[in-house]
Amino acid sequence: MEKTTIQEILDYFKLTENHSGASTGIKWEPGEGSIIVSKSPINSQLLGSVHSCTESQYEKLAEQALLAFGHWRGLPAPKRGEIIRQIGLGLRESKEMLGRLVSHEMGKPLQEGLGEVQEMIDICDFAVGLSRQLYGKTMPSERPQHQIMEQWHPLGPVGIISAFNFPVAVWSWNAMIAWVCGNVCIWKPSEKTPLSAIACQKIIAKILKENKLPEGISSLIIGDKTLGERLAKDKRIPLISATGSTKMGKAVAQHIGERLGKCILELGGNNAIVISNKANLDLAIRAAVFGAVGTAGQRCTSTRRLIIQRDVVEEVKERLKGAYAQLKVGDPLDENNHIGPLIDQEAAKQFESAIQKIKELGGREVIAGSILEGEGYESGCYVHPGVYELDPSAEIMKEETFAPLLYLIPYETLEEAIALHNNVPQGLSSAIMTQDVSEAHLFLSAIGSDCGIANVNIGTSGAEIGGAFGGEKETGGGRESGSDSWKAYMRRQTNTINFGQTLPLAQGIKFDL
Ligand code: UN1
Repeated sequence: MEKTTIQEILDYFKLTENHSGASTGIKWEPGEGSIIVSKSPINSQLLGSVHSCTESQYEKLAEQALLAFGHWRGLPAPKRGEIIRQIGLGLRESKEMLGRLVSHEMGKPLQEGLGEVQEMIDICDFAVGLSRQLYGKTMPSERPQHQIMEQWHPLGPVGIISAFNFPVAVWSWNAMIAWVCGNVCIWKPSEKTPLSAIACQKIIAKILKENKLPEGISSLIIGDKTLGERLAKDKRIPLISATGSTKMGKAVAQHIGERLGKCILELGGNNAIVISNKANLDLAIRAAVFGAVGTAGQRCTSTRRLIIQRDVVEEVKERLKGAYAQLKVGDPLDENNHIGPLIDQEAAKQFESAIQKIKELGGREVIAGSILEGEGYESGCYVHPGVYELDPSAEIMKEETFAPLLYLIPYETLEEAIALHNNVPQGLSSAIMTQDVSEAHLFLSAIGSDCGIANVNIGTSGAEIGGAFGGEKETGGGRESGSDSWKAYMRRQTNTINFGQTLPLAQGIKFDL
């Protein structure tokens, strides 16, 4: 059971009552805005309260960020990498405390809270390496004594809007890469997890201070939707990276579109695993169960649909029943439990009404989903995950219910499975479970999965930071984290250099005076 108390964690991060929700990096603005409370979904305990960032504080912060950009972009990229290296060390030092805070505030199992901080450490390491690898290309010119090359330059202040389900890791994917690229960051975390964000800001502040860096490199603004809108509409912010629901992303994209800004969107998923009759079912069941119930089904990568070859449908159903019967729902800080609470009662109600709708649509219950009551479940946020068979044309199956709900869909041929798989508006993550190499490659091919992530013999969630992360269609098209995602945080400049003493024109055009 829990050894470190929540009070010890709050003390460690100096999370005092009515903490300021606006910071330029090291300093905190005076608490002036309305109060946002942080309540743990584990037991409804009040963890703390935060002043939201006011409009005038936002103005001040945005100006400070612009000033800081002038300094930060002038540092050599490997010097910026050195700061990120120190942040990685800071995170290593605070891993246990931050992981626990995330579990308390968001409700995810401690293992996942610690995993989230590990993901932050990993992206720091990646960003440090990247700081010496912001490569541009050179290309031959068609003109004599000319050289063409590309350079990558920073954009300016980058706005980061993050969601409650990954209160700290997704911010770090964006911030570490954005910083190494020479940008400064303004972070608006979810107002459901403000304390985890403040704790991160404090870890960063120490390093900024030790390195005598100016205010404005790492700004934090805590507030509601209006503050997010303010950021999205702000012409001084060339790039917004937003994670959250498709509804939120569409609103943000409109504001950014109006001012022709850039955006990276990582929105809803409706991820499926195709289970072939040639699958190793031991792997398939483990992947499906972790994908469906991990983080209580509140990952954008959570498995929401299983598309199962008819020959193995019955066996998969039976094995799922066996696996679900072993699941323990309860206090996420107790390592015996697999599933913690949903983020709030509202989420539990949405889960319940989705089940109601499934039943009205003639869905068949394989494992009953329900809101749990009784001892340990008093917060009203705990649910038992559900599994249902439903006709795939049902509208509800095309929507992302952010809870542990799994749909089973039978198929005959792999072509049919792929068609069913792709027939949803979202396109984040996908997987096929098969030992057949032809099936695996078909799924990964251009006529296979239409998602940004497509896996073989592993589930839909739990991606590593080294790959580019994001998806297509209503998932928004953005890519974050590894591979060459960094390019979205920079502007490309094409340089043509004439080292001769004549001025030949391209395309053979003659213009003699
Ligand atoms: C999210 O849910 O927004 O791949 C991110 C995963 C995690 C990240 C999920 N590494 O499941």
